[in-house]
Amino acid sequence: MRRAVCPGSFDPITNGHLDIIARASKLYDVVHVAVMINQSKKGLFEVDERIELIRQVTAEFGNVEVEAFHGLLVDFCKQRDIPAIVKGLRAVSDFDYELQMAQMNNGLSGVETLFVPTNPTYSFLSSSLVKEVAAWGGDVAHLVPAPVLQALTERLSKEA
Ligand code: COD
Repeated sequence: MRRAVCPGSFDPITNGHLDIIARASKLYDVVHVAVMINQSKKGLFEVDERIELIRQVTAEFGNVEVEAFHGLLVDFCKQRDIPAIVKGLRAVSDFDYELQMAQMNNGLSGVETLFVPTNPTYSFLSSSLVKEVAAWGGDVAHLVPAPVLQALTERLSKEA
């Protein structure tokens, strides 16, 4: 069984994340989506809400498992016998930090990182920008899956 992990904060999942997960799901038997728990940074969505949204929008792929994790990603991989991390690369600006993490993770445990070039349609896209644009009333309908748009609209109207 060939396994890989797509890790991230996913606060919330965007079409850019979804494109990488979809492409990974064609290359591997099982793709684990690992949602990082960051106790020092409160997100717009609770980790359980992010997981639920990711489950909804990846259900059609049929081979994606979604879980929270805290601690080192390499420990998540070791516990589940996952040899590969799949990451999207948006631009050269992503590369420096991603390369450092890939080398550190490989040095710690031998796990490999595979980089998938972003779909150019999403190369500018991040969860933070989506939240910022949506918070100011901008249209993000083309940037996130429909259930995420609905959750964002509800959350932001409660916070307003
Ligand atoms: N197009 C393509 N890919 C994208 C896009 C896009 N528009 N947006 C995001 N991505 C991909 C990238 O690969 C990105 O790495 C991933 O999605 C997740 O993005 P975010 O923003 O949701 O998540 P981050 O960057 O906050 O997540 C960072 C990790 C959780 C992956 C990282 O901090 C980590 O592995 N932490 C665990 C602790 C650990 O092991 N630390 C040591 C590292 S060496």
